[in-house]
Amino acid sequence: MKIFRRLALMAVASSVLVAAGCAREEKKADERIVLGFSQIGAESEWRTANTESIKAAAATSNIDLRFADAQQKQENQIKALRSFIAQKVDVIAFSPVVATGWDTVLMEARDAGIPVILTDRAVTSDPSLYAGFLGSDFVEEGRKAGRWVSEKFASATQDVNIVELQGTVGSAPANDRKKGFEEIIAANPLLKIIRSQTGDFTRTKGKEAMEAILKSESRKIHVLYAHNDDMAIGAIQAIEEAGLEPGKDILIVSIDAVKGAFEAMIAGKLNATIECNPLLGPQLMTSVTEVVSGRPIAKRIVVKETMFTMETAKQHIQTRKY
Ligand code: GZL
Repeated sequence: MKIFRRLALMAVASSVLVAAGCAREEKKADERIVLGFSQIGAESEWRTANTESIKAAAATSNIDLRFADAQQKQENQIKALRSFIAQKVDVIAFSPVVATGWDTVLMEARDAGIPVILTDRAVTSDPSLYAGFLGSDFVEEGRKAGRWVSEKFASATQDVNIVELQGTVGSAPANDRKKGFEEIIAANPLLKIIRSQTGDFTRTKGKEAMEAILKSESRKIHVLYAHNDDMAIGAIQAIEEAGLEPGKDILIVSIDAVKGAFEAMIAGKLNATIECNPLLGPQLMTSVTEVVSGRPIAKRIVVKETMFTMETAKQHIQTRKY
């Protein structure tokens, strides 16, 4: 009779473990944390700085970093997350290239008992599927760009034609930077977005998109709003090749505040850039260590940011870390 009871108890215990997602063994004090990180790609100066920050912080924190570059493809990120689950890493972190399509793989990580931390970009999945999200407030970044344009053209008496170069279609920064910008310019009916096209956050596609718009648009373009500096820098080349002066004939505001943007502002070709801080490595490693120790982390950690203009670029460029 006793053996039967013991078997029955073991069956109940194991079913509880499975239902709650396999419980993970406690890490020994001297064992290195293993972190699987899926990075979007290397599409922009911002991304390069973000990757460098994560790798440097993992080394400083003595965390065993398994790093995968997805070349801006969601299917590659999902493959990487599944590989980390198979490797039984302690924590998974990733910067989701687009906001949707993550539910299944996040549930697989949960069922494997592996906590997930989002960095940089958000997802539409249920927040119970990840431990926390560390990143910027993209809507506020869009609002800052909208306020800069609104102030510049506060005394306008005719239409102010705006061209918008959007980031990767379906990505949180593209969705939210558009939302924040439109929310602010809506207060002045003369501020009009006459063309809006994606440049996928890259210089090459930013230049191609601006070339096509300049060739096909008969109305005067007063402002270019680019969702990141790399597309703005590509568009600057297209504007110059069209015989126009970027920063004067067409005022340009973009987002990230990377080194290339400071160089363009000092050259008088870019008017303003909104900071989007890529140096998330140290905060991410702190969150990783907390999560592995079983301590909860804030569901949403917002990165503090400012903005810079052509007039202040020279005094700030020396202090910039990316
Ligand atoms: C923003 C980040 C964006 C940058 C782009 O946090 O996701 O992706 O603004 C980068 O430069 O490609």
